[in-house]
Amino acid sequence: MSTTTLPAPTDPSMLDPEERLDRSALEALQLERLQWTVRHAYENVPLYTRKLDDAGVSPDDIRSLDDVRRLPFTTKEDLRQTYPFGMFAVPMADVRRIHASSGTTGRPTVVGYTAGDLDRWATLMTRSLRASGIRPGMKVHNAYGYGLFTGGLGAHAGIEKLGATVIPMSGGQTARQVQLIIDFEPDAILCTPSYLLTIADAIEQAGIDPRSTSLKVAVLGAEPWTNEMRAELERRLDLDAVDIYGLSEVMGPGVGNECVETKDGPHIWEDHFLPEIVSDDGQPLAEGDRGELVFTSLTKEAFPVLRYRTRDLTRLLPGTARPAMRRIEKITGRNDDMIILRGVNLFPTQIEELVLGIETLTPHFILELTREGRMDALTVRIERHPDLSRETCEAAAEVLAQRIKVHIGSTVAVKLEEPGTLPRSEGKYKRVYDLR
Ligand code: DLL
Repeated sequence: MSTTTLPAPTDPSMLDPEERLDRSALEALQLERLQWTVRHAYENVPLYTRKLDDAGVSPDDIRSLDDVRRLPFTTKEDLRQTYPFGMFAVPMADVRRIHASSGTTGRPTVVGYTAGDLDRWATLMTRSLRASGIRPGMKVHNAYGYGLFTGGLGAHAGIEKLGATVIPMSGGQTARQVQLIIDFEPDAILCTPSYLLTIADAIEQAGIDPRSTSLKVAVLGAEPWTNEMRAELERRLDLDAVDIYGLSEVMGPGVGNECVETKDGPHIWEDHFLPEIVSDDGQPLAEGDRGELVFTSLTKEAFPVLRYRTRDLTRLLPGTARPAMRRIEKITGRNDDMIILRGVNLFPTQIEELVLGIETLTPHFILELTREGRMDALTVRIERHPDLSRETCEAAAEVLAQRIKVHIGSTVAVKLEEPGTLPRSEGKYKRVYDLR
């Protein structure tokens, strides 16, 4: 935990009116917006006309929030099939901006925003930054990538709308990032958690104590990260690290955000997004059960989505700092990140958790999957601690292998690497290398 005193909760007078609704008023608003969204999608997106007709559901059938379950799912494959603009629900002339995510294979996924969509996005980013503890008049160093990625420009608009000062740094050029953090004295930084680790190392290498900078808050997201990583970053940089969640298909950054005073998982901004949790085969799960997060947008004009399957694994929890809005448990993995090693399922974040629990290890590691004969093998390649002896580092590596065996149930090899030799993050970190 940070050594600074616990941050004060946001003054209620600063909240958006929707953040102060009670649950029943919020649900009434959601239903009205759900009915609008389903009709809008049905009437303007041929894919949804077909999907709803095939499912035998009409917009008039949506009479309660539970009726969302009657709607068909939307998947990334639907976006690929309609590439590039087939799921836009407004004429192109009304689309003010396009974003796209590269994706690992084939066509990128493309999303669009009307002027109204951009305004609501900025409002939700403002809300997210406020929940993180950022206030008007602060300076915010924005190191999310600018361009087709939603991180940079999405956060940018929210910083300006909040009345804070944006430093539009984008990702990469780490030495320059360090220089500007020292010279411009920002109060807050926005980037991926893995990139903040790279920046912390670079500050140290410049001969500066990372705890001595002006930074008080870090708003971190765009990739899975653990509470152990939060503790590590807060300790090394003496700041509050807060979780921001989002995805381009549903909007971009700011679909949900943690409140700095509780740090107990992102509150979903439910006045704009209806969340559900489903099993692998799409069955609704009970409140509190772990499964795949699914979203229906409630206010999007250019790119409405009905029951979009995020592939992110989490569960829904009751609201705390914003009582009416439910939270998600910190996302520890995606369906597609899961490694199946000789029948045991494991997520890279489980290894991150164990690595960070051993003080004599560094947080710099990658996972390599290989095949030995007919067996799959996993090697954790981890940089040894630069200030500790070989023997100490080798003992630490052995402890890690044992803990992975005990806690996850997998036998893995742990290989020590020289300091500074593994790839460093400049954005979303590539942790797993499949060499099979
Ligand atoms: O990563 C949007 C974003 C930008 C979020 C900046 C937060 C900050 P995509 O490139 O479409 O959009 O990737 C979305 O990233 O489905 C999750 O798997 C992952 N992700 C995003 N935020 C978090 C988070 C942006 N806080 C995908 N924790 C999502 C864990 C996250 N995973």
